[in-house]
Amino acid sequence: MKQILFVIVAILCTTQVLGLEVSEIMYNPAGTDSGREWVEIYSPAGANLSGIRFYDNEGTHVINVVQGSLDMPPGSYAIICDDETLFLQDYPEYTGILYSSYFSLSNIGEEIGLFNTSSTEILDSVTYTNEYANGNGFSLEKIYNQWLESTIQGGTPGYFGDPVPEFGTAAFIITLIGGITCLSLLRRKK
Ligand SMILES: [Ca+2]
Ligand SMILES: [Ca+2]
Repeated sequence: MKQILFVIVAILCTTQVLGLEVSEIMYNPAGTDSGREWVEIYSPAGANLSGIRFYDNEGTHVINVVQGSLDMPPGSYAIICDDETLFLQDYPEYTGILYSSYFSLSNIGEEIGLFNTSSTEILDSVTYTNEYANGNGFSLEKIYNQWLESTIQGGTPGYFGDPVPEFGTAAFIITLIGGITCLSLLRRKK
């Protein structure tokens, strides 16, 4: 019984990750920056963005819905762009949640984030530098909690750009080997 309770508590703990995070930044797109910058946000447990503002060095900026709604389902991504027309020109295949706001992201680096006007809390903040993705067509992407350059030209708006796509296969093989080892050990015990 204790084991069942432990498992239930563990599942609750892993699903109770609330909040929003900035997951990708296109601060210096190749060519002209004006209107073509964007930020990707991720909601692990689902969120409603009413009262949420995007902020940068110039202040807080209202988020307007272009595609989808202010409700982000659990595990979803959304893009906050500076100009929806230019964003959809650059990414015509993008059909996910799209918000527009007003901002100009520094090509040197600055602090950006999400601010909750109701609770006056900063939900997430990132101080980026121009070490990566500085005008070469790639984005700055949060990959396993590290800010790195995207492996895909143009970045990965609306999805996680796993730099090791074979990880799924590797994990499957490791699980399979582990399962076979456990089975053979159990058989030996008998
Ligand atoms: Ca810029
Ligand atoms: Ca992404």
